[in-house]
Amino acid sequence: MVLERIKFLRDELNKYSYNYYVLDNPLISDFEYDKLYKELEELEKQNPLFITPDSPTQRVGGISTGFQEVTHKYRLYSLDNTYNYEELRRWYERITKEFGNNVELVCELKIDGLAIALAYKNGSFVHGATRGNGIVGEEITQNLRTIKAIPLKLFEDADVEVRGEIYMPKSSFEKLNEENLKLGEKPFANPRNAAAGSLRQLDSSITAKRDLSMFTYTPIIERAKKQPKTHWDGIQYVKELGFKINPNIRLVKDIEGAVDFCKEWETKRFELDYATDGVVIKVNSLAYQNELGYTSRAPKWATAFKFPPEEISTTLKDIEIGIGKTGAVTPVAVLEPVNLAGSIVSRASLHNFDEIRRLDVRIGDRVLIKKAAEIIPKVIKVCDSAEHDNLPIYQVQGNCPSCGEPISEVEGEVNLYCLNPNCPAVLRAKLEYWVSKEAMDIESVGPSVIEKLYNLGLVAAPVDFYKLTIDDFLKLDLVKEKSATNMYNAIQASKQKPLSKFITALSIRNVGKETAELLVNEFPSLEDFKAASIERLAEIDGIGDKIARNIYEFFHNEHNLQTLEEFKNLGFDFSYTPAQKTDELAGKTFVLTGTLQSMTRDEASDIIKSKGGKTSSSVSKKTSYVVAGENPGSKLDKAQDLGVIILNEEEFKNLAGIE
Ligand code: 0OW
Repeated sequence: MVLERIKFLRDELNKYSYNYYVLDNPLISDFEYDKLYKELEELEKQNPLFITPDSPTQRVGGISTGFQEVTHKYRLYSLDNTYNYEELRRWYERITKEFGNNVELVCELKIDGLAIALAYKNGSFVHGATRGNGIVGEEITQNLRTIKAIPLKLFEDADVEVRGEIYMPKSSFEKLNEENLKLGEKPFANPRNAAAGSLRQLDSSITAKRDLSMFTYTPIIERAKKQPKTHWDGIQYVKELGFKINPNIRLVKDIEGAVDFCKEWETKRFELDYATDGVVIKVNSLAYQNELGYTSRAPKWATAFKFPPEEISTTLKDIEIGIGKTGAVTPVAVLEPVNLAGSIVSRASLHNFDEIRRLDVRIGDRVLIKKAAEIIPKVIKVCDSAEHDNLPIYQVQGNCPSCGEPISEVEGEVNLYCLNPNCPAVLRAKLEYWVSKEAMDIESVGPSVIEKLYNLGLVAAPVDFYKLTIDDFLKLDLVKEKSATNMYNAIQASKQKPLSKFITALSIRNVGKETAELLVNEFPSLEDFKAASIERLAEIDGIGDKIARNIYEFFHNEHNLQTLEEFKNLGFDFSYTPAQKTDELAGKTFVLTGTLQSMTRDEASDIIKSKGGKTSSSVSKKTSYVVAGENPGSKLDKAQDLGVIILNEEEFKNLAGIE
């Protein structure tokens, strides 16, 4: 009977999928699975009335037009961080003061992905949303349904809400970036960004291909056969219901057990195929959790222990010269490859030649490198060694490695420069910068496409992008009609970008995104830029004499003026759209502390000011928010003492309404 066969196939396939994606325990080969899947698809096509929402064929849906905002039924709290075992023990003391010793704790690896909330009614998945600011998130049910670790139907008829972390396995992240590079797409910086980008796809069939997974870590049991009394039991119960739980979770009897867990995973984590940035430690008793309650943003019954940023030593094999878009010559350390914080590193930043002199780093030295944020690691110091003194002191070569012209000093600049306007390395850097997010943000034209266009002589300077036809793109290997059209359209569409993006993209020395935005506020059109005197430019708050001169010289250089004419003839209208100053943060005072991952403190304060907020350097009762990045200072303690709301970077970005 067809209905029987469909039901049998559906249950079998769901069982195999559950074992493969939730229990990491494949029962049959992909080939056999696909055979059964195709049979079910065929039978469902012939008998559409027999299709049920929990059928594996119903995971991939259509294309959404956008994401609805949704208010969470229960708030998704953030976590306070601790950065060393002393702080961790202090956290525990505050708890044992109230409940006596031997308060049981649950230790969980802190998955570095993105938090989401899932709602189930009568055992069926009904909707899911991103965490957002913890109160309001974006409804992304359709995309979440494509994730096989998320059960569409529980093994029991229950009403539950769960929270968990969506993540992309490191192995899938590396594969995805390889594909992106081949297609000329920009690579993702880390698995978390890749997961976020994959979840925010409007076309759920793209999400389905991104190999996302999920670990559940907060069970909220609304109506079920059991009502657990501890976090541990709650986790075991939702595991029975069909959710994927991180296998490295551990119940310990006191803080020493938690410290041992942290020490063990500080090094073991690199063997895992998913990114973790710490350990989450939770009081196990739900009664104690309710007693302890919450601060303005996080539970008092949980804390995160953050693994220290990684440092490791390796051998400096060579010092290469990188040439930037303004001709700046920057030394790059070429290292003996080494595993740093889970990724293989073979290059590190040496910043400039002053830094080389300050560190007295010599080729052949053993050096200590550290990965502070996601950017490339930096050389911290030379390790003491006997052979250091026998190594030759590093001498910067006098000529540009790309065009052979002499490298020169520029007064007022710490860098050395190749001043040859036709230096191939400088031209290439300008082209790559032109399409970057900070500048004209032309996503579909990536470094490898630029390399091919440049090598075919199709582009030498950014203005040439706008002379390209679709046929030009088809001359590149691997580029098909569709992506050729995408690239062509993206470039043509960029003519409408705001003037500030255009000014940024010109690669004027010391004129990046922030400076360009300052300038266009004063000079709303390109003509104003050309007419501005050095004095007038230097008057602008934040523009010193040096930058004023760079800008003036740029707009009085014959070659540049011709190029600007070409841009105009190619359809750039240079009309300035004022940066929409908003007052979302009006009346709020922020104090920033610690290192932010996705922006500098200056950028953060510019954003706060552009939205009507104010920043201050000290915490007081009047402070509205303290934004705490990595390794925050004493301002964080002051904020906790004064009860000032503390935001982590993600919460700050949500509050400020930025990506
Ligand atoms: N990222 C995680 C994780 C975890 C919640 C419960 C109440 C406050 C935090 O692995 N294992 N457990 C929790 O427990 N939260 C986690 O991540 C959250 C998401 C947003 C802030 C934290 O990173």
